[in-house]
This record gives sequence, structure tokens and C-alpha cells, in this order.
Amino acid sequence: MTTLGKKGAEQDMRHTMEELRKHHRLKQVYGEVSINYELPAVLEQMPDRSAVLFHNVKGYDTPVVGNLVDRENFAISAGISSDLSSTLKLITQGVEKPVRSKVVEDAPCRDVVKTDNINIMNEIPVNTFFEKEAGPYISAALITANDPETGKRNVSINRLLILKDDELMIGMSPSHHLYRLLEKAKEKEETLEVSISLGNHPITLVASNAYVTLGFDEYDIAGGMFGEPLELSAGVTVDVEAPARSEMVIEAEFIPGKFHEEGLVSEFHGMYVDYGKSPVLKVKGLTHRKEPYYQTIVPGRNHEHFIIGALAIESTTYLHVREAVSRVKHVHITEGGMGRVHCVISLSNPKPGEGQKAAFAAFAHCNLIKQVTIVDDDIEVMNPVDVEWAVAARMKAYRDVQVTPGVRADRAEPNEENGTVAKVMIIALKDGTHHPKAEIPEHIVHNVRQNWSSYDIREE
Ligand SMILES: Cc1cc2nc3c(=O)[nH]c(=O)nc-3n(C[C@H](O)[C@H](O)[C@H](O)COP(=O)(O)O)c2cc1C
Ligand SMILES: [Mn+2]
Repeated sequence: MTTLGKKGAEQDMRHTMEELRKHHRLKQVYGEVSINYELPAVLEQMPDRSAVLFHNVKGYDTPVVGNLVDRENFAISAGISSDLSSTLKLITQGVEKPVRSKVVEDAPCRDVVKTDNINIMNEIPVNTFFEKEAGPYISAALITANDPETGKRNVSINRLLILKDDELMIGMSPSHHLYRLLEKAKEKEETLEVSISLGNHPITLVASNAYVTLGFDEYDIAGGMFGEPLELSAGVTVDVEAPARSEMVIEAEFIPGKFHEEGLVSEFHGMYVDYGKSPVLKVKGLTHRKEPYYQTIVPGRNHEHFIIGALAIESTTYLHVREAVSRVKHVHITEGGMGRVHCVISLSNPKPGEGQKAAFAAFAHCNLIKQVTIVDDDIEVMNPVDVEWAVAARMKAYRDVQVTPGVRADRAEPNEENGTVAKVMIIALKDGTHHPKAEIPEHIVHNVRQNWSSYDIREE
């Protein structure tokens, strides 16, 4: 064990909040709000995508942070510029050059430790979000568990429905690793312990959503992005670590054979779904920093839910597409496509058929992706108007739209039928038959950009 690193403080959510404040990207709400519907409604109505700090949460002393992650906020928190090249570079670096995390002593998340008579709703201002949902959900939790066979760590974000003082239902897709770990534990007739970490740096949140193979420790991806090991703390009542600088950690274990019928829950697509029964966790411990913040994410059709997934998925998709087509420039998972299902890929001087190959690679990598649009590298993939221009200018529909029905789908896919969905690729590439693009000479445009202030531009 080592002691806390100096630079480690940069792994704090608090550090990000301070950075955002300096960049005028943190709104502070001093009026009273209720945890039930009202706080989420304020977050949803916030006119820009600043992070929001609620100081006055009815019935609680703990301040609540929301809207922490969007593309701009992520870039500020990571100290990079917010263009797609920079975020792709940072996140792919995390996946390609992971850095092993380290367990430290004196972890701030263990400043206060409780192991008896824990009542989650008394301690934490957990929000109730949507009209038809069953109750309050913890929505920004990093769930850490160790593989009962290999001992390797796994991290994901999962929703937690508060059932009783110390019982939580956990929602998890059967295709995700955590579900597989639970199955393995069942086979060995063991229970599975978890740490539930609340209040994390955007880098750690995004790393947890990377599409990597079972056994790839997502905290090492965070380390690769931080450029230093993510600091972890040992558990108090469970043998599972949690980020040392989280604001709070709930320690829990699965209750063998216990399931709860969830009812309706809002998925990332913004519609209610009924996934039936899900496993139940028993809380064993609760630890937190001194004067902790609670982090919430409005789940469902909300930019923060979209973007945490989209940043992670577009980066691993980029790596996979690059294996198939080296001329890939950018991969973007769009917000209109729920931050999950629509993908735009730009290629530099592709050879015939490389557009299709890139689309197949994206479909193969991530089940969620069902529409891929392929454009040339003169198109800004993050600009929906530019992408639509490419489709309007360069796509010949009889030739360039290919539909493949009956492909295995993610269970959250809104048009899923029998576990399958149709995938569509739209090839919007130049083919030599198009009219040449009309452009102002490049060096002039460059000079104009450089000398912008010299034009003495005024409002009147
Ligand atoms: C805000 C947010 C909430 C999420 N909630 C859930 C959830 O309730 N259940 C689930 O299976 N995945 C959920 N996810 C997606 C997983 O965290 C993600 O797919 C992760 O990469 C799965 O990792 P794993 O395969 O290592 O378990 C959520 C993602 C975000 C960003
Ligand atoms: Mn995993």
C-alpha cells in the first residue's frame, strides 16, 4: 500500500466542480428543491449544459450535483480541448495504454464509516425521477465487483432502486459483465460483493462505460486517461475496492435467490420498459468523505446519460473500425441517436468498399449501433447539418443504402423484435461522378480565421 498521491486530488469530483466553476460551467442553486421530481426537473430545464450544484435540498444537509458530464464539461475536467479528435485521442489512450490502479491508505471516501442500522434514504438524497417508476433510484453509481473465477475487477454504472432501509434492487443487462459475474458466483454457490461508489470524476465515469472484454479492468482505463494510477481504497465490510476519492461508498452483497419485480423504468431512449425481475443487494456498510456531495444523473432521454455512453462507445468503435479500415478519421455516436444507436464515421480517401467494411466493423463491435453513416473526411461528423449535406449531395439511395434485417440486438433497442433488429448503412461518399465542391481558396480562409480581430466587427 502507498499513501495518497499529490496529483491524486485531480481525480476528485470536487476538483472537476472547481474547474467547471472557474470556466463558468457550474450553476449554483440556492433555492429549496425536493428530491422527488423537482430536482430532476430543474436539471432538465437548465437552459445550458452547465453542471449544477444544489445547496438546499429539502430534508437533507448533503448538496447534490447534477449535469456533471457533457462534452464541454468532460474536456474541461480532463484538461483537453473539446473537439472530437482530442476526446477520441484521450479515451482511446486509456484503452490502449491502461495504467494499473493502486490501493492507497487514508482514502478520503473512508473519512466517515457506518456499519450499523444503515438507512440509505435517511443518509442520501436519492431522487425519484419519472412518474411511472417504482421509487427513488441511485443513478450515478459505479458498481465494482471481482470475478469469482479470475479475481479480475469489473466496473459499470447500474441503476439502484431503493426498496427498504438497506435493500437495493440492481438493474443489469444479461449481456453485461456484472451479470456474468453474478452467474459465476451462483455456480460456485458464493455470494457476490460489490462496492457502490458515488461522486466520481467524469474520466472515471466514462471509463466505466468502455466496451471492452470481460477481465479488462475499467479502472485501468481511467488510469490510462489520467496518466497516473487511479487511487482505490480497500472496502471496510466487503473485499472489493472503490475509487479512494469518491464522495460516498455503499458496500453491499447480492442476497442469494432474492429478486424484485421492478415495474416500469425509463431506458436511455426515453421510454418506459418493463424488464421484469432484478436481483436485490443487502447494504453492509456506508462510508463517505467529510461533508460529502451526492451525484445524480437524470436517466433516460437526457444528454448526460447519452454522453457518458457515447464518449466511451465512439472511442472503442474507433479502435475496432481502424483495425478494419486504417483510413478512418473520426467516429461519432450522435445524440439524436440516443448516444447509442446512430454512428457517423468519416474516412480519408477510402478505396471502393471500405465504407461498407467500416460499417460492418462498427456493427460487429457494438450491438447497440444500428445505423452507420459513412462520410468523407471533409465532413464534420459532429455537425448534423454537415452530415445531412453529405447524404443529400453524395448518396445514391438505390446503391448506397443497405439494410440487413434480423441482426442480434441489444435488449434496450427500441425497435427490437425477437431479440433482433434491422441494421442500416448509409454510404455518403464521393464517387468521382459528383460535381466539384465550390470553395473559397483555403489559404484565404485560413488567413481570415487568423486575422479575425482585425476586421473590427461591432454590434452596430
Ligand atoms: C447513467 C447510466 C446508467 C446506466 N444504467 C445501467 C443499468 O441500469 N443497467 C445496465 O445494465 N447498464 C447500465 N448502464 C450501461 C453500463 O454501465 C455500460 O454498458 C457498461 O459498459 C457495462 O459494463 P460491463 O459490461 O463491464 O458490466 C448505464 C450507463 C449510464 C451512463
Ligand atoms: Mn466490464
